[in-house]
Amino acid sequence: GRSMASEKDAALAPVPNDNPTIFDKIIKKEIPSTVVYEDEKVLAFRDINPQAPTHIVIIPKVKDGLTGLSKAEERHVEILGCLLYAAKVIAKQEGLEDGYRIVINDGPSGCQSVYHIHVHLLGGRQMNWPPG
Ligand code: D5M
Repeated sequence: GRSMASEKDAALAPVPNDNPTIFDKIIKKEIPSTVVYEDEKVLAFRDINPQAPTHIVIIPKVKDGLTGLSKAEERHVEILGCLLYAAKVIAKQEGLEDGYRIVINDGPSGCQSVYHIHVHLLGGRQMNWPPG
């Protein structure tokens, strides 16, 4: 479990780097997760600290240096598309027909805590704007 006081504390603690993350352990099934979608390139599982009734994290199985969106290169365009398309498929699977929120946190100011790019899919309640 997470020992930090908040997501923000977690996001501000690490120096961003390309080391293996907890998501590699989830991919290798070394730690449990509730997988809701999987294909050749993408894995999606329920967030351990859900911020909405539906909160799913969608990740590439191969990080390829893509610690966060700000590190994207042209070679990553295909996987970026796959992550977003998977979000749409999962939203439908989860029954979010009235809408949902997609979030990519980037870097300390974006409140990113895990340096393996991921898309958050949030739904099942009314979202607000501006976000926190
Ligand atoms: O989002 C990282 C997200 O990853 C955060 O919402 C918690 C989630 N997380 C962290 N560890 C786990 C495990 N073990 N299972 C499921 N979900 C997890 P960020 O955008 O980097 O703040």
